[in-house]
Amino acid sequence: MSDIPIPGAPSSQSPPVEEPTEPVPTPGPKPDQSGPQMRTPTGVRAHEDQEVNAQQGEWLTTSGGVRLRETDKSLKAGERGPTLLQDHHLREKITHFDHERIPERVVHARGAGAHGTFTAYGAAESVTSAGFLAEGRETPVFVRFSTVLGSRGSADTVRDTRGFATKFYTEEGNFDLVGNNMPVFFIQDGIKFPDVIHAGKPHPDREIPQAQSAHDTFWDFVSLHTEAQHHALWNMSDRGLPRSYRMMEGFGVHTFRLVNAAGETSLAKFHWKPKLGVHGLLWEESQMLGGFDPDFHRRDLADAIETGAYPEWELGIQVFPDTPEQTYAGIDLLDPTKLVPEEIAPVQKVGRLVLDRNPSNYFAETEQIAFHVGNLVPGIDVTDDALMQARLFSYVDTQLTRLGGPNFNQIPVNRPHAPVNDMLRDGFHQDAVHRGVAPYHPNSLDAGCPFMAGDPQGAFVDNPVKVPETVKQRAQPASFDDHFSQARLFWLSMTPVEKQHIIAAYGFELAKVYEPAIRERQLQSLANIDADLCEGVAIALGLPAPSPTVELADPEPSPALSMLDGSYPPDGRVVGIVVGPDSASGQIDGVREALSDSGITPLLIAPTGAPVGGELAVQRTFATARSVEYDALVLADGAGAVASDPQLLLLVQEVFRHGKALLAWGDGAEAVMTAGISVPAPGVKTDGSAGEVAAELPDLLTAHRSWERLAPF
Ligand code: HDD
Repeated sequence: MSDIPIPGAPSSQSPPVEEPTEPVPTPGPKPDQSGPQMRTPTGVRAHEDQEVNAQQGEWLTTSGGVRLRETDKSLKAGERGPTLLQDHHLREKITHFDHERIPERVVHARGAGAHGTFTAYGAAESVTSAGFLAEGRETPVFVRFSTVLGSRGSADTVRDTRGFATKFYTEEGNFDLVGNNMPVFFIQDGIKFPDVIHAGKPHPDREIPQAQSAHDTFWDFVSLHTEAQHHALWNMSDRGLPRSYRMMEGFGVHTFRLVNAAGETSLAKFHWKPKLGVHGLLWEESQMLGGFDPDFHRRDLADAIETGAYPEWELGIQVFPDTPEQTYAGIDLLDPTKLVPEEIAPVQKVGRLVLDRNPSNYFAETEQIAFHVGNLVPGIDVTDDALMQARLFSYVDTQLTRLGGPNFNQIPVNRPHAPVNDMLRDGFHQDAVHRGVAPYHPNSLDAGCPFMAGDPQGAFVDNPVKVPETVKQRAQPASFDDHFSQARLFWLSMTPVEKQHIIAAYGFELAKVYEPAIRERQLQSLANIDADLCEGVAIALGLPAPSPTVELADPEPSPALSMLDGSYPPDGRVVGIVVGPDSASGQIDGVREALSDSGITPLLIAPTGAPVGGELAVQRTFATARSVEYDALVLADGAGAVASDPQLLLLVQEVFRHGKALLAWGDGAEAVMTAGISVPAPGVKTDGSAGEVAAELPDLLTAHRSWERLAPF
């Protein structure tokens, strides 16, 4: 028992604390009970701290801090060896290297992350007491985006769902919103998660294909397990091929329970709305990028932040009354294969997220961040959604293997910014030097510390939700058996070009399936979604289109589900400017500056790396430039001199084929003509001046592509 007097703390003679503890003035932590957060600052400050901790002084040392004079030659018996076992530096260096890798995430292994800040508007205060949603409150965050199926080294642009996981380091503890870029999920009950993932991952015998859904086991599962059809349809849409992480919506998927200061509850779904709109790649672009730049999304995110084009989203909520049925407009809110159209339950904006800092170290931050659906704060609670319930178990469990033990919340990127005073002790990689002798409750030996918090101290409330009198059973409500009506809603909400892309996507995926019975079974499901969809895919596969086995009602389309619903700012778009050996640097600099002023990133493309006009640095040569990197292409006066270069012609043709804006001034137009493109064409302009090109390009980018020009892929 310590003799140090602790202001405000009960004395050692205090009776043991009763359960539940009465609210008491919050005592400060005992000076000798400093938790890990007091030894090493967390979150935003963690990275400065790591630099101090990990790299001190100017000399190379062993991990024990002993300075070294040589690290390139091992200690040998003479110049020609053999190497001596006593070489402790060699052994330490190799041993550590041998153990550098940790298991990748069992799903969502491939990802990219960034730091930022969330600022609340206060609009949610009437429905939740969560402090980070109070007006004007600024909360540091870390966001990790990911693909689902691929391994850590797989390509970014594969057809897949994307993860959108946000850790809010709130003053009340960490809140994790672990969502996706699609509002629905493949399964209604988490017990089936291993089944859907085993089906989507590479075949166990050959371990191929990598990061693909276009294979037999995936479509075998999806066609047999028709509740997956709605999510699979989203994957086949352009939502499965985001142009950029910055241009994705995010969804919490599940229905959450919100609790306000008066203890009143409501049900809610979370949405992230990107400032730049929701945009996709074309399938051909995605495939090309898999080869030319497998890191496309990771690079795009880091580059945008580095250049100051900070990605932004607004957080929104759809709020529903917390009725015993937990349905809204006939939609079961506990069924994660269903969404609630925004037209009948508007998304109300409650705050703004800006990502403005790249991680300093990928492994330390993006790899080691550990999200958990159970990281909740007062005012936000879970519901009985059986998918969510299983997740509450899985996320902590998986870190035990992945991060090597139970102390993963002490890793700097996971540390809360709120004070931590838990009674968890020891275990692998214990970083804290806990003091005191009584890590149990109740105790008198540590003066009763730490104490139970009550409402005034912001303790988490397990909301007293009424549990209906019932019996234990492995069952689910009958409404969960409707697997097609919302898939049909999604299909009917698409524009013609989006429908065309969906048909082409199924055509590709199912043509990669070897087993005829699987293709036929999947066609049957498509017939149950829509006759035109089924027929289009059947034609692509050369199979007869079956008739539906369920009756199809026609729901009111939801325009908000389309990606082509609106125009968006051109910020952060990447434009290639092709120059020739004699292009005038002054004009080019002017165009570059004007585009930069609109938030666009211009990249100079030249035949070689020689500076333009001897002064402007070239970012891409013809050998390293490929159309898929750019949202639009500009051909400067002077590019005419290289108009017949085959690499340039390929660049121009691909940009045209993919519906991207194509502008030229002066003799730059020659490259357009040599590429066989007849003007006028939508989104192509070859007769303006440099100033007109710079002025018109931002407007063309707001539509993302010239859709009229697009050939089906
Ligand atoms: Fe999950 C990771 C999103 C269902 C089990 N999940 C993971 C990540 C995201 C999601 C974004 C990556 C987090 C990161 O960047 O570290 N998962 C979802 C969504 C779901 C969902 C939106 C349904 C609505 N997940 C789900 C179920 C289970 C899991 C039903 C298991 C019962 N998920 C995991 C996991 C992972 C994971 C195995 C792998 C790595 C990790 O957790 O930390 O525990």
